Amino acid sequence: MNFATDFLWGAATAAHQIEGAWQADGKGESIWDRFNHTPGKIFNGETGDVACDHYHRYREDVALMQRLGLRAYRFSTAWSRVLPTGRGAPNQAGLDFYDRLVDALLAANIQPFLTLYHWDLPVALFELGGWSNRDVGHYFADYAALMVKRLGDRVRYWTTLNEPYVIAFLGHHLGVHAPGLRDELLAFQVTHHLLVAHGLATQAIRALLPSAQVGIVLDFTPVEPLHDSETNRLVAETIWQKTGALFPDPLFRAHYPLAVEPMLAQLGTTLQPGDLALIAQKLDYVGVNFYRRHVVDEQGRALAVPGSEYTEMGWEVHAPAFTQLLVQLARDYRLPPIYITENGAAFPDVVDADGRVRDPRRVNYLREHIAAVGDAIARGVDVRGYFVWSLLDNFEWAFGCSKRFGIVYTDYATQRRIVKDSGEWYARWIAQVG
Ligand code: IFM
Repeated sequence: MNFATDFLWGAATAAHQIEGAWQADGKGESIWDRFNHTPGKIFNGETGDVACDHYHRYREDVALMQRLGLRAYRFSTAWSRVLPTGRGAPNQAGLDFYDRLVDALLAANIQPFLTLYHWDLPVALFELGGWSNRDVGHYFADYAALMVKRLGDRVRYWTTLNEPYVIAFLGHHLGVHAPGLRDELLAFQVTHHLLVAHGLATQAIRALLPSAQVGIVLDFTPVEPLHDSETNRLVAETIWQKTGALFPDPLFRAHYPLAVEPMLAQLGTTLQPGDLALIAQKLDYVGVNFYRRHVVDEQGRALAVPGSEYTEMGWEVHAPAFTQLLVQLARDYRLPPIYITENGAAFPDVVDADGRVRDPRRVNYLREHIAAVGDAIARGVDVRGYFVWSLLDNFEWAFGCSKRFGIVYTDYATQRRIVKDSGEWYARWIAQVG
């Protein structure tokens, strides 16, 4: 077995995807609240207004985590719950909620792994220009400081941003995520401002809590050429530079990839002297989110691979790409320790007549991907933890509640939770290796 005894086995969620209570106790509006309420943006007109109602049911959910034997829980705090307009006077009720959640986790012997930004920017800050406004990075650092002052005595692991690539490009170039904009150059400006925000927040956290473990979570979809030709390899490499390398290059090498330089050159004064040193300051860990790979042809089109299995998201199941990614990242960058902060799969789960949710495909997915992490460790990669995405079926952004990633089934009509076979399998796995 390649996993250390203190390896952190956990599950992950995000505030907007599970909390609901979108207007409760003084919470402000986020860009996702607004996006959900804009007709035509979300599958079936669904919203995150209630989601898993975790805001009211967190005790039950922590009890569930304890029953599964989780060692750690990765969650995010909703900026607009604690700072309704993104800055200024905090909302005590919102802070109290996270205070109670952290206490409940610690009482259950579960390590809190906190993410400050999982996509839900306060609308009031969007009205100031959102991530196109460099000042938002300073407000983000103030928000980070507020949370550290409140929870830093109990929370050790602090993640600044979740999947900045998705924030920048799905939200500002493709327009399929909030705030729904379609401007490629803007997406590059947002990329840079997110990285600056990460740097400022890292400094703010460290200034208040030198013992904090500070990191960032990045998503990776490895890009493989379909054909063994020079052209196809070059196309795959260029796509990788514009996607997978876009964040780790500035973070761990203090420069952007060559392929994006023409875009950055059009950004005028967005890149300021000293920014790259701020961005590339030393981190305590990096979170890696992995779900699938892309196999691309000479035109850069991602193709279905004959014979491969696909999840309900249409994502290929291919665990060897996970090992390869981890080995490649460790080879290409001088990385701090890695946590696998998300990995999992959506399948069309149903509750059987006997009340059980049988999800053998997810059990296989998890088994193969955990083994892939073990293989990377055997090849020298320093991986310290693994979080299943997700603890619960939840609000899957533009897909609404139609995609189920949980190891626990959510019955949205009753808010009843049912541990799926995969949840039982994961509990047994942790008990056996942990
Ligand atoms: O649900 C998302 C999560 O919010 C971020 N990473 C990918 C997951 C599945 O799409």
